[in-house]
Amino acid sequence: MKTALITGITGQDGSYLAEFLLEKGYQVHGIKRRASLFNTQRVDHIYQDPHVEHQNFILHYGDLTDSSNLTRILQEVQPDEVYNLGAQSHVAVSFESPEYTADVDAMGTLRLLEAIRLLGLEKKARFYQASTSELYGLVQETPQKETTPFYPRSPYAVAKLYAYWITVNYREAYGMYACNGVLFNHESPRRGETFVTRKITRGLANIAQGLEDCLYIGNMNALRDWGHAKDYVRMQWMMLQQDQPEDYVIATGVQYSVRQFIEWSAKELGISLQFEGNGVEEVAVIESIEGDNAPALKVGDVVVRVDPRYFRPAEVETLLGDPTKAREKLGWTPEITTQEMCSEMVADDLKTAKRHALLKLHGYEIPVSLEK
Ligand code: NDP
Ligand code: GDR
Repeated sequence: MKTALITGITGQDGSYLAEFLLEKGYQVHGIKRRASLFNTQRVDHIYQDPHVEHQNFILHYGDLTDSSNLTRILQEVQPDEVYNLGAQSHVAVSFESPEYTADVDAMGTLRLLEAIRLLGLEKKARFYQASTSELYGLVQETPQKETTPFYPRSPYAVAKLYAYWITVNYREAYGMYACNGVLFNHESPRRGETFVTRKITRGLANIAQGLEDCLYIGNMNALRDWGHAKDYVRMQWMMLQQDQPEDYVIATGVQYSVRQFIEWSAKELGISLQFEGNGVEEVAVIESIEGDNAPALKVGDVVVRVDPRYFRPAEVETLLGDPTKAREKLGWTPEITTQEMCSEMVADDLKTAKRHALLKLHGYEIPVSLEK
């Protein structure tokens, strides 16, 4: 039985990867942070009672800012594969907490690599680093591939640039099997609520059910190459099963605007939108409604408004990946299209919104934050 250690197991990718590895027969260990409330919602369905013998899903308290803790966990687990998915992963938040972001995303990667080396695990443990299309930032070439020069545009991307190169360096210096997956945006119903796709699908579903009034959004012109997280974690595993460690771009090769994603999401709810304005004072007005998913709305309602508070100090306007290397060398292609993913996300958020609307109707409190 192979053993894997995942940092960031409580996150979107960590939860899908854990499921994937368990299905492959791995023993999966994950690092979770201590929090004042439960933070394991995304992995609760695969949680195993620690009082039962022969567990193959085991969580350890830890943090990427704590070297001794990482060293102890690595020593205990003796993993065959380490997936470093843990990060302060929000680009906008990284402008507000740049030092913390560097500590976790850059130094955290170094701490993990160095712990592997100091424990003498560098020939045993294969290492995956969650690198990002944000490295391309102000793009130097379109589409972006493995050889495209980097130009990071946020404290998050600069921290991830360090993590990218320290991974390459440990591979070259110590012969470690270490690689970077340069992943373009990937989403799912488990996406954090403040990333744009989930903010849109959840926000519009809530509005349709009368739980919120309006979706406030930033740069609607931003273009992204959005895939499904399930497809992307498969590739993370594939990258560690090769003869030689290499870095790969993972993307769909198609890009859409934030505005387009809003339009699709609304359509899934039976709503046609008319966009009015110029991207800075833009609004979306309901043109027509079909079906019964939006009982709270009528034609002419404004359901989306641009709010400049969501503009970033330096924006990444466009990202489009070229996954040719992954396709040709590893036979990887994404199975879920962006539009199918959008449909899945809206359906999931609508189900929750309907449940909450029912609770509200009967005078019960809604058990979720409506933070925007
Ligand atoms: P999430 O934000 O959903 O998950 C991040 C995970 O990291 C969570 O489990 C979080 O814990 C954990 N974490 C945060 N800070 C620390 C810390 N100090 N110590 C240990 N763990 C910590 O991200 P995704 O699952 O979407 O992404 C996974 C990785 O891939 C990240 O590194 C991200 O930067 C990178 N990436 C993501 C892409 C995407 O489109 N999703 C694209 C390219 C790269 P908690 O649950 O307690 O907050
Ligand atoms: P990104 O994802 O910054 O690409 O990073 P996000 O969904 O936050 O933004 C995508 C684009 O949408 C624009 N946008 C908004 N974004 C948010 N969050 N909220 C809004 O209201 C809004 N309005 C418009 C943004 O300006 C941006 O252009 C994600 C993260 O998962 C990173 O960890 C990962 O490395 C990259 O994807 C690849």
